[in-house]
Amino acid sequence: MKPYSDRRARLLAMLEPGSVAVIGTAPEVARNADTEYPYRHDSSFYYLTGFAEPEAVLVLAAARGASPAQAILFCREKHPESEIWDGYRYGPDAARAAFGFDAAYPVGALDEHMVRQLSNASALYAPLARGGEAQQRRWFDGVRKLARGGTSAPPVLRDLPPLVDDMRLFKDDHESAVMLRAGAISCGAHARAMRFAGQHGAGIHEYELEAELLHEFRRHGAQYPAYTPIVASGPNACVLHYNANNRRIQDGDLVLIDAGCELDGYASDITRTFPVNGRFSAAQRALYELVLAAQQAAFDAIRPGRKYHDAHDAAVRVLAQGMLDLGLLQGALEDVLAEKRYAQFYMHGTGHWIGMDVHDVGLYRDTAREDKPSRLLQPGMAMTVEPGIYVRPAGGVPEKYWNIGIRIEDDVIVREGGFQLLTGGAPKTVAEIEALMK
Ligand SMILES: [Mn+2]
Repeated sequence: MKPYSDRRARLLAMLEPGSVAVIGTAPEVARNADTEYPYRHDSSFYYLTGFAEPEAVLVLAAARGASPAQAILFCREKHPESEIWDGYRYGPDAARAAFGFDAAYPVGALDEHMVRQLSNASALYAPLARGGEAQQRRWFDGVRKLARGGTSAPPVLRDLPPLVDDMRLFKDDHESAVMLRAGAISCGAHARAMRFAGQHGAGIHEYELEAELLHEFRRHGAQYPAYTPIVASGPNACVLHYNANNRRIQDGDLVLIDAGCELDGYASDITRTFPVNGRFSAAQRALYELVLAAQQAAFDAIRPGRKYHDAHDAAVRVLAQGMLDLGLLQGALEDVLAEKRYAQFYMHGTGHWIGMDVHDVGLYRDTAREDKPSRLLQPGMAMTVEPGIYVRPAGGVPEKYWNIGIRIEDDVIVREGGFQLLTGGAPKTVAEIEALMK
């Protein structure tokens, strides 16, 4: 399991000599009596282990004196009876061999092990915001009981996520390949939803389109949607996080679908907007072409060395000019930008990091510097590009644009000289969409 052991080695090299890092996976969560939500591992734990079972903890011990660095897994023991009901579990021995840990033990032995591991350690790294204080107190109390024998507890507690988050921000070849595949599956799902609408037309429900998406995700092996799909028709498209998906779609409506699958732990995140009857009206088309131009302007601002926020600023400038040209706003472009008046119709950012989490970890600004400047793009960073326009009915807004909501979203990985598009397979231009739906 090469990528995982490489990542552990890189993280170990960043830890203080003599320190210990601990990261557990996610808990199982009850949905109601005797049933649980589908299990999803913790992203950072999985990033470092490739191990997807619940009740597991990774301990990384940095080199100390003559002792080499060690990666140790704590996991569930084999349990023949439970395995009849719930399926195979590795157990420590098979997990150690399969995932390349230096050692593996039953998770029940964690406390006892940690007391020994933390004795005279220089620091403990753990995800500080995730609770776990009671557990850490047990370990520290255990070490203090040994104090008369000359042992001491680590004098320093450090937050682990900043180190792992910054590793996760840069996608390696293994991750890029999975994300490209996830993107391709999601593109197929969007095309499938468009085709279904083209065949059935107005009168279908939003959830029928959602069903097409889910069918396409699953039949290609994606484990689940990366987030709850948004299938928003007509005025629902102006509700940014709408996901009831239960409206009957009317003739003349646009349908905004924001949906992507999660494949082998990696998210995709795509939005397409199309007319349910297969033909854009003049007003819909005018706004659609504007959002498409804004996305192109954002793409043009993505390459190594550019600021992360340049893509957003470029998209906003195009959108604001378009709002003036179409009569949604009045005045001078520079005033609209300075006063952020475009926010009446465009109130969100133009993207986010994407990876194991759909809104992935990693800093957007250099927080170490006083003025917190936008981070510069570097090869391997993966992000979404998703401008939109949402016109709620309001005085002074031409009525022909009321209740039109449009977003166009794709996923990219920054590469030398530009970027790699991960989601090129979903129809996007007016001509492509209308041709597919015919
Ligand atoms: Mn997104």
